[in-house]
Amino acid sequence: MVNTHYTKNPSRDGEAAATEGGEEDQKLSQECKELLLSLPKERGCRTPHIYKFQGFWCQPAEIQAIIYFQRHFQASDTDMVLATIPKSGTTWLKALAFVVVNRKRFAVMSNSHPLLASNPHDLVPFFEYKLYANGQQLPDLSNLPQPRLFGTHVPFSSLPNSIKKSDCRVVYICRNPLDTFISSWHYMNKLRPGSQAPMVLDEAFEMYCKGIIGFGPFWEHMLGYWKESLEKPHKVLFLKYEDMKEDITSQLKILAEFLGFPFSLEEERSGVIEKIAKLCSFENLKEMEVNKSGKSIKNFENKYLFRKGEVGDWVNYLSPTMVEKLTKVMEEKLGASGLSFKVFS
Ligand code: PAP
Repeated sequence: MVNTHYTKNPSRDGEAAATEGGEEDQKLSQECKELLLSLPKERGCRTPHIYKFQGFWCQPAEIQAIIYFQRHFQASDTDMVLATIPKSGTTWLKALAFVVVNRKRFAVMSNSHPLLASNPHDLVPFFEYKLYANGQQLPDLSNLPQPRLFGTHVPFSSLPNSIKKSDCRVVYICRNPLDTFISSWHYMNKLRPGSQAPMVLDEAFEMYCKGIIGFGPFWEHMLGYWKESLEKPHKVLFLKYEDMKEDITSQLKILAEFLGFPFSLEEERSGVIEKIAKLCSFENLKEMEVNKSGKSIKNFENKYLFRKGEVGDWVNYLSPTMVEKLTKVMEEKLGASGLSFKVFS
C-alpha cells in the first residue's frame, strides 16, 4: 500500500485526474482547501485522496460538510441521532426508527406509509450528506417533523457539543467487521467512476486492516460509541446488526423503549412489532420501487443500498489468512473493551 503523503502515485493520480481539482474540489471553500494541505492523506477510492481529519478518514467534501455541521447544528433535547460507520445497517436502522417513532401518525400497515414512497435516507436525513452537505447554506430545520430524526457517520468524539451535552438520544448500530468490510468493498466498486478499474479485494482489505476506510479506523469509531453507551446508557444505545438479524422483536422493543416510544401491551398483542419488522425487512425494502431507482443521497444510487443483507457473507470472499489477520486486528483493538461479535456461526 502506498502512503501518498504528498508524493505522487502516477498510475492512480493519472486515472483520477478527471476528479482531482475538478468539480468536486472547486466547491471547497478556501478554508477547507488550506486545511487539506495540513492533513495526512492516502489514496481514496472514489476521490483521489482521503484525509485524516480529527482522527478519522474522510473525503474533502465530507470534511467541509462536517465542519459546517459542527459549527452550526443546535440539538434539542427531543432530537434522535442514528449513528453508524458505513455499511453497518444505517438504512435498516433509519427505517425502523422512523416507523417506530411515527407509528401514531402513520399506521404501520397503511398503504400510504411514507416508507413506501421514500427511501429511509430521505426520511432520516444525514447531517453530512444532506443537511450540511454544501457547507455554505444553512438548512431550514424548522419544518422537520417532531421529534427530529437525524443520521450521521461522524465518530462520537467529533459530534457537535450540543449533541453531546443536550438530552438528545443517540442510537449506534455496528456490524461485525468482516461483513462490514465485504459490504463496503462491493459498494465502493459500485460507486467508483466508470473510468476507474474496480478496487482489488486484497488492496482494499489491507487498507481496512490499517483503519483506512471512510470514517475509520473502524475500531475507533465503534469504541467511541461503545464507551459512551457504557458510561451513559440513557444517552447512547448500542445495537448490533447480528442481534437484530437474530431476534428483531426483542431488539425493536429495546429501541422503542430507548427512544421513548415503548410498545404497549395492546400493541404487542396485536402484532405491531412483527409488522414493523416486516415492513422494514431487507426483502421488503429491496423490492420497493422507490428503492430500486433514484438517488436519495447525491451520487449514491438507492438500489446499491440493498445487496444481500446477510450475516456471514464474508465466508464467500475472505481467505483463511485474511480472516486470521482481521480477527487479530479485532482482538488487539477491541479485546480489552468487552465489545465482541458473533462472526462464526
Ligand atoms: P450506508 O452506510 O451506505 O447507509 P448501510 O445501510 O449501513 O449503508 O449498509 C448496507 C448494508 O445493509 C448492505 O449489506 P450487504 O452489502 O452485506 O448486503 C445491505 O444489504 C444491508 N441492508 C440494507 N437494508 C437492510 C435491511 N432492511 N435489513 C438488513 N440488512 C439491510
